[in-house]
Amino acid sequence: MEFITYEQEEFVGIITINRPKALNALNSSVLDELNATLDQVDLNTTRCLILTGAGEKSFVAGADIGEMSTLTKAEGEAFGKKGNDVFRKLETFPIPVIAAVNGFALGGGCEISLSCDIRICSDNAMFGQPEVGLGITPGFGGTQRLARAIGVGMAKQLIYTARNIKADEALRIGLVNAVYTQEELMAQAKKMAVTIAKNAPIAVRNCKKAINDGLQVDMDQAIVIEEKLFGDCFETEDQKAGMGNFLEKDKEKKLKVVPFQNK
Ligand code: DAK
Repeated sequence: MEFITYEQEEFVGIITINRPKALNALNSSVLDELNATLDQVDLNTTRCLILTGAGEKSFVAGADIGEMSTLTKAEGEAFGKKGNDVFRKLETFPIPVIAAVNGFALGGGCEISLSCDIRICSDNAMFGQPEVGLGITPGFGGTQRLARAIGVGMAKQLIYTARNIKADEALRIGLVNAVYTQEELMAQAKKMAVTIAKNAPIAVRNCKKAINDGLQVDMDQAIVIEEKLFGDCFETEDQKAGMGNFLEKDKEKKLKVVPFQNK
C-alpha cells in the first residue's frame, strides 16, 4: 500500500490515510487502498477501528481537486461511485469506526468523517463543505449525512455558504463529540476504542446495526429491528458470561473473545 497504513493494537485497528504532500486528499488510489484495507480487517480479532490522517496538519483535505478537474460527466459519476461505495462500506462496517480528525476535514474529508460512527478532533481541526465554491455539490454523501448529523438548517447553512468552521464550533453544533490537543487526540481515540473493545462484541455490532438500520425506517419498523438484534444476542457466550458474572457478583471476569458470527 502506498497511501494507507494499518496497525493493529490488540483489538483496535488504526487506519491512517498517508498522503501528506497533498494533505491526505482522496484520489482514486487512496480510495482503492482504503477499500482493500477494510476488506482485510480481521473481524475475529478486531473490535473497533480508528481512522486518522498522517501528519499534524490535515485529516483529509477533500477529494483530489487535481484528479477531478479534468473528469468528464461519466468519469465524475464513476469517481463519485468509487468514493460512495467505500464511504458506505465504512458506515456499515460491522464494528464501530472512530474518526480522529487531526486537522483539515474539508469536502470529502468532512464527508468521510461523517461515514464514521463517532468523530473526535484536535484543536487545530477545521471542517467544511467548500464544494459550491468549486462549482460542484458535495459528492460523497455530504448533502445527506451532514443534515442527519447536525440538522437540516445548520447543514444547509454550511453547504450553501461553503464556510469552514473550527473545532470549537464543530463541538458546539454536535459535529464532533470532543476536542483534544493535537498531542492528546490519538491517545484519547485509543482510550475510547479500548473501552468499546472491552464490551461484548456481538452486542456492540448489533447496537451499530440497530441504530443505523433503525434510522432509515419509521419507529414501528425500527423497534422490530431492535427486537431482532436484541434477541440475536441471547445464547451467545458473552450474554451468558456477562449476565452470569453479574449474578455471581464477579465484576473482574472478562468477556470472552467471540469470533464474528455471520448472521
Ligand atoms: N486536492 C488536491 N490537492 C490538495 C488538496 C485537494 N483537495 N488540498 C490540498 N492539496 C495540496 C495542495 O495543492 C498543495 O500541493 P502542492 O502545491 O504543495 O503540490 C498541498 O496539498 C498543500 O496545500 P496548500 O499549500 O494549499 O496548504 P495550505 O496550508 O496553504 O492550505 C488548505 C490548506 C486545506 C486550506 C488548502 O490546501 C485548500 O483549500 N485545499 C482544498 C480544500 C478543498 O477545497 N477541499 C474540498 C475539495 S472538493 C464528487 C465526489 C467527491 C466530491 C464532490 C463530488 N462526485 C464525483 C459527484 C468531493 C469534493 C471535494 O472534496
